[in-house]
Amino acid sequence: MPAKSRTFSCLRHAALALLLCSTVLPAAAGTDPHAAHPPGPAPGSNPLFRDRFTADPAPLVVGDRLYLYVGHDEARDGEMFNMRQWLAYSTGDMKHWTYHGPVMQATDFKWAKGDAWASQVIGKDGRYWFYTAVEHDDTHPGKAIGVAVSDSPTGPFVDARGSALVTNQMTPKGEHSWEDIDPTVFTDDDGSTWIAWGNRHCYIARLKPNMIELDGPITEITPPHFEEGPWLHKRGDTYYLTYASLDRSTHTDERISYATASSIQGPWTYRGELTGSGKNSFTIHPGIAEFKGQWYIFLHNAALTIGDQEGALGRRAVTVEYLQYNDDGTLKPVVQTEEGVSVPPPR
Ligand code: FUB
Repeated sequence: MPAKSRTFSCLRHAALALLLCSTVLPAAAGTDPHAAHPPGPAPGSNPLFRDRFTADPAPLVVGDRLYLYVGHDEARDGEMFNMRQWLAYSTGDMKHWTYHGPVMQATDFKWAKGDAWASQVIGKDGRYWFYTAVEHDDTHPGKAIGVAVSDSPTGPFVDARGSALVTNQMTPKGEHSWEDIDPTVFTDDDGSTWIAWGNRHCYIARLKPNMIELDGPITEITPPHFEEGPWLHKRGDTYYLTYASLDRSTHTDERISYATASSIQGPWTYRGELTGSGKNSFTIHPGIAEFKGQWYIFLHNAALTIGDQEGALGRRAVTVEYLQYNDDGTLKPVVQTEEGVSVPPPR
C-alpha cells in the first residue's frame, strides 16, 4: 500500500476506534451509561477537600455563603507540624466548595516566627476580624494570639495592631509554651465580643469595640478534660463551649466535649463527650455554625492519603457533620461518617 493510502487507512481506523470508545465505554464500565464522568465521592462527603491537607476548620456565615478557614497542613515525613498559611473556602449549599486560596501567611505578622495554627474569623461593623495562634519571636517566647483584619471574608488579612493581642507571658499559669492558642470569638446579643482560647487552661476575656485590645481581665473557665480548640456559640438562651478534650487516664487521642451556660461568663456545666476521636488523628478541632436553618460541626481527622503522603499528626483533613439538639438544649452525640452531609440529616 502506498504511504499516502496507509496513512489514510490508519486515520480511518483511529477515527473508528475513537467513535467506538466514546459510545461504548461508559456502558461497558457497568455504571450509569448517561453519566458524564465516572462516579466519585458524593458532594458533601468526607473529607471535604482531597487535594491538600487541611486542619482546624473555622466556619463563618456571611449572607448566603458559608466561609471556611483552615490551616494548611504541609508536614513531610519526620515533621510534626508544618503550617505556614491559612486557606479559605466557601459554599452556598454545603456540597460544592469554592477555593479562595491563602488568606494570610503566619509570617505576615512581623513579630511571628511562623506556625499558622488554629484561627477564627468574625464579622463586625462591616469588617472581618481574623484571630489566630502563631509562634512569637524571641521577644515574647511561645505561642501568641494575633489579630488581622480585612474588608472581605476572603482577605487578604493584614495585622491589625502590629503586636500580639495575647502572649504567653500574659497567662503565667500555664506550664508550657503553647498555652495561648486556638482563639474562638463570639459576639453576644448586647454587642460585646469575647475571645476564649487555651491549651490545658481555657481563658476568656472581653474585647474592646475596636476588636484589637482586651477590655478587662483574663479569667479562667477551664472545663473538665479541656485540652485545646475551644469554640463558643449560642442557640436560644444557651451558650455552648465545645472543645477538644483529653482524658489522659483513658484516652490516647483527643475527643470533643462540651459545656453549657446561661451567661457567656459562666458558670459552665460540663455536658460530657459530643464525639470521639478523628480517624487516625491525635488532634481534633470543632468549628460550629448555623447555615440556612441547619447546624453543622466541622472537625478534622487524618484519614486522607494524597499520593505517597498518608494522613498523620501534621497531615489532616477537614470533615463536616450535622449538629442536632435535644429538646432540653443538650447536643445529640455526633457520629463521624464518610457520608458527611451528602445525605440528609438523621431524624
Ligand atoms: O493545628 C495545630 C494545632 O493542633 C491546633 O492549634 C490545635 O487545635 C490542634 O488541632
